[in-house]
Amino acid sequence: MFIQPKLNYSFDVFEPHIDKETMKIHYGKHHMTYYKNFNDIIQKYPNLRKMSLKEILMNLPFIPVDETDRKKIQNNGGGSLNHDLFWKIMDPNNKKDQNLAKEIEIEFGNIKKFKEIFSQTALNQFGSGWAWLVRDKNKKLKIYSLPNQDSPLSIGDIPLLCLDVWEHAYYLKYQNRRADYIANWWNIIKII
Ligand code: MN3
Repeated sequence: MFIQPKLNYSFDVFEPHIDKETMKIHYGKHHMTYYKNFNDIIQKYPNLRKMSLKEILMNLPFIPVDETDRKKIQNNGGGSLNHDLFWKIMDPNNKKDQNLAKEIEIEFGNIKKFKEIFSQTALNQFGSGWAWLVRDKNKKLKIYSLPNQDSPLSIGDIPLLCLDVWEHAYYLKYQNRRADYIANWWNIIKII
């Protein structure tokens, strides 16, 4: 059984940038459902139940499952783990990660420039998906977006920061104004 981690903060903590109702539905319905569906599929594969969610996604192309289930694992396993990281990097109790901030400055010039590139990447993701800051196999920091719930782990990268740009993440408050949601989201990020 894979368990959705508890949030150690309340749904209204990001007001006014992310509203309470969105948080409640996002965590309590969307994220919860990815976990539920993932557990349902994994039932069929006792060997996978011994692996962590991270290991499963890292080995996505190789795990011995039928192809329709591989797709379901990609979508629902990704949907589970991606949100775990998302809630974690937004934790209001976070302190600035000096090492990561320093690395970002070296790679992208400065934090402001990094935020611009990351925001533009999030804005340009066509349809549902996520913007990612990752560390690749050569330890280099990279920014890109991936569609749906695809995880950078499945292409060999380590996810460090992520921004959910599915409409369920912002539509109640921002409707079609994804750019405003992205700009305001930075107000709640404390780790860089
Ligand atoms: Mn989401």
